[in-house]
Order: sequence, then structure tokens, then C-alpha cells
Amino acid sequence: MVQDGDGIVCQDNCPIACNVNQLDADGDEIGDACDPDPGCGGCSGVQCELKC
Ligand SMILES: [Ca+2]
Ligand SMILES: [Ca+2]
Repeated sequence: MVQDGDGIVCQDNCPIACNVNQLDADGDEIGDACDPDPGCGGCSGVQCELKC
């Protein structure tokens, strides 16, 4: 099992990156921290969760 250090194991929506808030801007159940198309960021978009 991958341990990314965020302390979230079973429900981690991004097992390969530390993302304590588990934010998922586009709701596809892949966390912002490892979603290739997160639906956030850019000039007018919502802030993506930053990796810790
Ligand atoms: Ca994680
Ligand atoms: Ca997502």
C-alpha cells in the first residue's frame, strides 16, 4: 500500500500524493492533487488543493 503521508488510507482519493483535504473540484472522485484534468486552477478557476 502506498503511504503518501497524509494519514488517509482507505478513502484516499489520491493515494500517490499527500492531500489532507481530499479536495476534488470536478467531483470525479480523483483528488485535485493527482487528477490530470482537475477542473480547477487558472486565472478564474477555483484554487486546486496543493500537495503537502
Ligand atoms: Ca493522498
Ligand atoms: Ca477530480
